[in-house]
Amino acid sequence: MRPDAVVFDVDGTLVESEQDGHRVAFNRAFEEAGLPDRWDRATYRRLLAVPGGRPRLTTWFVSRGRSAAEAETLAASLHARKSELMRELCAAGEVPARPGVAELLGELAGAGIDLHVATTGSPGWVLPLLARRFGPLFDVVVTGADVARLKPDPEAYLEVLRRTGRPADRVVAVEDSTAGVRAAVAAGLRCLAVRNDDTREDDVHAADLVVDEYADPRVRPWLSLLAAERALRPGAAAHQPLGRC
Ligand code: XBP
Ligand code: MG
Repeated sequence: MRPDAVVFDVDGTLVESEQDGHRVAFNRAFEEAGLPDRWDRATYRRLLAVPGGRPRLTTWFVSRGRSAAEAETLAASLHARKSELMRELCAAGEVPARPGVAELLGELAGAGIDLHVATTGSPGWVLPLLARRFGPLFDVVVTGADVARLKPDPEAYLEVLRRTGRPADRVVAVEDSTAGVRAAVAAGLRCLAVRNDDTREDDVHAADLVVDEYADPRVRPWLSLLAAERALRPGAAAHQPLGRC
């Protein structure tokens, strides 16, 4: 059946934020701190396997030979500055929405489907970026600061379900990565995976439908939007069930 709500991931799903947003912010933070570290695109793509900017920094510094304690301390201070730099990049319009997502969001909202967010990202840049790119479209927004365990743990999605009071079987998730799909599926949600250049090789087989762009002709039928449109017109056919493609 048509979902009551759709929960969107942020990085790589709603916005193209990683390579020209986060990666640039991390490198600027390294430079400001006088550190020699720099992440090129290939290195950063590999590091995306570690969810969370701060754990990503810690993992990096340990891999470069620093002690766990030193890596943690350095990661904490650098991540705070990186988040400020990412907020500035978002405010400067450097982080675009993914092609086609704004149109889909408008159709979902027009069909009376509630919209929410579940992200690992930090609220300092997530909230102003969502407001700038999408206005007040999202009702519940759960960020990395609202949970004790980041994706692939299901906590962020379970928190959206808790706050909305919706049962998992009436809610759909839209994700882009292995960690995100695993988190949504572990929370009991059906999941649409919209891969991108950084997650093309990700294991997202647990998703119900996997596409590479929002314009894929399978997306809307799967979300039963077309059925919803028909249902809104007199003499329309009954809803198509939400397919498990
Ligand atoms: C993706 C992440 C985030 C970002 C960096 O989150 O893993 O950590 O890469 O943002 P999602 P922070 O796809 O769930 O939105 O530095 O704020 O963590
Ligand atoms: Mg993501």
